[in-house]
Amino acid sequence: MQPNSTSSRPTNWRRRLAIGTAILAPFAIAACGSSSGSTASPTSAAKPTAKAPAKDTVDIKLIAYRPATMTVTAGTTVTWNQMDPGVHTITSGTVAQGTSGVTEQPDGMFASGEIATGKKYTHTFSKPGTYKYFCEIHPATMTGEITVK
Ligand SMILES: [Cu+2]
Repeated sequence: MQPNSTSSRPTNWRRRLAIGTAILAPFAIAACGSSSGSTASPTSAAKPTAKAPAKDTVDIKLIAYRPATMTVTAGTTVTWNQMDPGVHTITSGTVAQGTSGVTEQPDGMFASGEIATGKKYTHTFSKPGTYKYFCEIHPATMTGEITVK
């Protein structure tokens, strides 16, 4: 049974190779076409800054603000990206945790309301200070802080 299986192998292999080249060829041509078009873009100067993580964006992921603490300069508009299923809020203020449970203490400076999956919330911090915030749905675990300098 060995001779039979080995004798049929070369034809199969050759056929597969021919199909592979036929499929790859159009992609190679398409890749060349698109790259020649993008060489004219003037984004090369902006590349070093794009490499660093954005310092004005907070991701809401796995029931947490990431990063939970951030420092920005006055006048910065901070964007929160809600990436979790369900809803979260960005509500300024603090949360008191005592023996009786969790007490939300919003200070009224900003409140996003419920933010659905894939939605954003932005707030511009014009004055220096420390701005604490929390999620009204998960106040016991979701808190964050923006320091404005
Ligand atoms: Cu939440």
